[in-house]
Amino acid sequence: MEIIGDVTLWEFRENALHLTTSHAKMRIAQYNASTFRVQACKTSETFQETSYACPEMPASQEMRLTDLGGKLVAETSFLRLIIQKKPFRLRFETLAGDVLSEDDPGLGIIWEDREVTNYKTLQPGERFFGLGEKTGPLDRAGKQYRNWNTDAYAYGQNTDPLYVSCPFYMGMSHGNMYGIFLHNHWETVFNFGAANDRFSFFQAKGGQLDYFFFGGPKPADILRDYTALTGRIKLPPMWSLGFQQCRYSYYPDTEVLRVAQTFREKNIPADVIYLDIHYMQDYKVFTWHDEKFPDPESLIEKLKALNFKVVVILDPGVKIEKDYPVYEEGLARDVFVKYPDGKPYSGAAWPGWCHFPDFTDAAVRLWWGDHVAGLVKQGVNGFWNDMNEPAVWGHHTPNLVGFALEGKTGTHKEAHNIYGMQMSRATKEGAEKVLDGERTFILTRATFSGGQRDSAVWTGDNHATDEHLMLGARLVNSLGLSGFPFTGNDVGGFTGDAARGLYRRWIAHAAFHPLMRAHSMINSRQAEPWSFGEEDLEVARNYISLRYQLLPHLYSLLFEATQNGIPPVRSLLFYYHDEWKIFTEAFENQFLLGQHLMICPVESDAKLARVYLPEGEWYQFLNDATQTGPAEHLTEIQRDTIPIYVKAGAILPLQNTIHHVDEPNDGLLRLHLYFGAEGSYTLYEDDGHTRANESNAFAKRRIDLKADTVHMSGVEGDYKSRFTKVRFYLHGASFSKGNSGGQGIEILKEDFRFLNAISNFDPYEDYPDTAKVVVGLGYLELPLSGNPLTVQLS
Ligand code: MIG
Repeated sequence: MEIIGDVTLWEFRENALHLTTSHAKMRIAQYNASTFRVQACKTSETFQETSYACPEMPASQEMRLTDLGGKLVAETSFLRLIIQKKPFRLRFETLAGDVLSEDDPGLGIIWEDREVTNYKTLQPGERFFGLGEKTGPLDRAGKQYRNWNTDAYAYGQNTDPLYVSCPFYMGMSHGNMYGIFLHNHWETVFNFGAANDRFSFFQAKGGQLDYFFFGGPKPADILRDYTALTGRIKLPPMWSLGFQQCRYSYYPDTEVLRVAQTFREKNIPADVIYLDIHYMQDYKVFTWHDEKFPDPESLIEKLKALNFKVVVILDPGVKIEKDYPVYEEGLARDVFVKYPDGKPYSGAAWPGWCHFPDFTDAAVRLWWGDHVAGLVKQGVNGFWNDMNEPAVWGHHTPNLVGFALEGKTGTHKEAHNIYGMQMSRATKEGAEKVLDGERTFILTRATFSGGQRDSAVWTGDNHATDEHLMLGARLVNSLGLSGFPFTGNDVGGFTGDAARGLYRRWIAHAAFHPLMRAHSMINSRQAEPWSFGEEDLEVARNYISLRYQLLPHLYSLLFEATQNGIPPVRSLLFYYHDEWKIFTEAFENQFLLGQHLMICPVESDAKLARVYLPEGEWYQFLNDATQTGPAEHLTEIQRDTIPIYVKAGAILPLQNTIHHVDEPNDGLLRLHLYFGAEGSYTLYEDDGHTRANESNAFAKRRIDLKADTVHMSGVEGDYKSRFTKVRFYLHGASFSKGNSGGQGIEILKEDFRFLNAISNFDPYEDYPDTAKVVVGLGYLELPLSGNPLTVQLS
């Protein structure tokens, strides 16, 4: 064991502070006023520069450095880093002198063989968040987690690790937030004061101690800085935000068509249908089953005529079978990972014995991408990457298997956690090559920090239980806090049979998740929206319709994620980190879709729910009743509703229900304004399917809500908005209350399909008051051009 030791020399050169101890060297660099990078390695090593997580590392900057003898102080306009020399210890603090994070005085950085650990003093009451796809509570204090991408079939409430590794967390010390990204994709361990009362630590089983420190002060700032390094999502195709129906598996082709047709017949909006592993011949990747899917092009054509997009699954394992072209070609081109003696590694998965492409090799990614391109040419719209931990029947690839690692070479130990991410990268790049500027959609099970650039993530094989409904909400919240904006759970639960009440509840929640995909396991009960009876069908249709009404909002939020890394789904932590109740078990699942729309997850049999309303004024979404927070609030829930609140100051853009994203909306922008606080919003539109938005083909406008005015800026960008009229819905505005007719302000009654459907739907009439929901709501309709618009209300 080696403790890092005393600093004997230091100098500032090449925009970084270089320090040495008797056996280690350190490099500390500043990237902006709130980001530092700390690297430490043995004297004989060279510092790692870039990585898979950060392919384009920005340049570091000058540092304002003061030598105080025993310590060096680096200060930005906002953050102070104190570097103690003997022994080497770091302390990050606010300019006011509050500790954000500091090395444990006795331990600091320690090497044990190839393992390196940084111990940080546990601050009183310190809280920890994020770390990606991790089970457990919102506040992770007292827990330990491991990052090692794992096929966690039917995982439980506390299973760790799951499929995704993201060694990035946020902490809160003395009321201030900070972030730490351990820039290392080996197996890593994070301890947040588990089984000790002295330190938190982060540890890598190999590679270097290399971390970024983000000074905050808010989660949004930390995410902006983190995604400035690891990258941001590009806008996905609008169709991928529609409802997605999956099943393990729909086959043969006639069955796939029947499912798609049923959506249209039953008037349920939907955009995507999936083909799981049975579309392939003997599960061989890049093949079609010759009896079940004899003519894929014509199937895809027919689905296209129904306005369905097709997403197919791709598993990494290539079946070892003589004369199977993908296998033969793979061997000839040397694309498979090998043992040190040069023999390709064979592992078993669906197709039987397989070889595995080395996605850490650019040439192999190209080879894979060419096959993906072949599917695109057949009409496939998107790709679903599964089993890419990589999973070998629940086990792991032997550690000695070799990988290219972009020419650096290394073993499975080093490549494991980024394998899935590189598979989705190869898949995306291959598809994009032949898409001619059209967008594609990649969904992956395994990935790593930075994987948000390439794909959406679903949280794997969950269960059809209430526990998983709640856990799923936390996973999506945590992924959002960790830089993954496009995520969701298998709606209804993958394994087991969803009870009717559960399916109904789940679909209500998922309507507010960025990825809304229903999926279920082979041999489980069918789980399409119509599989649970009329009542559930009605609820499903309502929530899916509401989802389509909300698409302008969701899309604007995804645009925001492309700009600053902030996810559409936001844990309450984003805005209310100083309200301790948000960390309690009763309220930790709540989330915001954007800044103001709050969803409070509830279990399927709940008739009453206790929700937490943070500071401010909140409207109940369904009846506009207001409550002032901070407060706990007990609310009745009906069989078909979940508690949803909108905060004063909200501006929510909605459209009419469309049944798939190629159906034009009616041109009327429904802008719901929630009075009582000031607010602003950026409404973003583009064609939703090409990259023309990257060269100015978008329509962006800022909307500001004041006490009695609403102002829409002129349109920025060249895209012609699909909205030609705007209707302002005035929530809580005294000037509209009770005013029916006259001056263009009317009581809303017929318009909000969602509310109406709900109000006349439940035969049990548990709460017969539902129809009251619209009293006091008025609206005002005006034509909408690209010019600025100000409406003064009185
Ligand atoms: O061994 O492709 O998580 O969504 O339906 C199971 C079959 C492999 C696991 C995925 C699941 C998918 C299933 N796959």
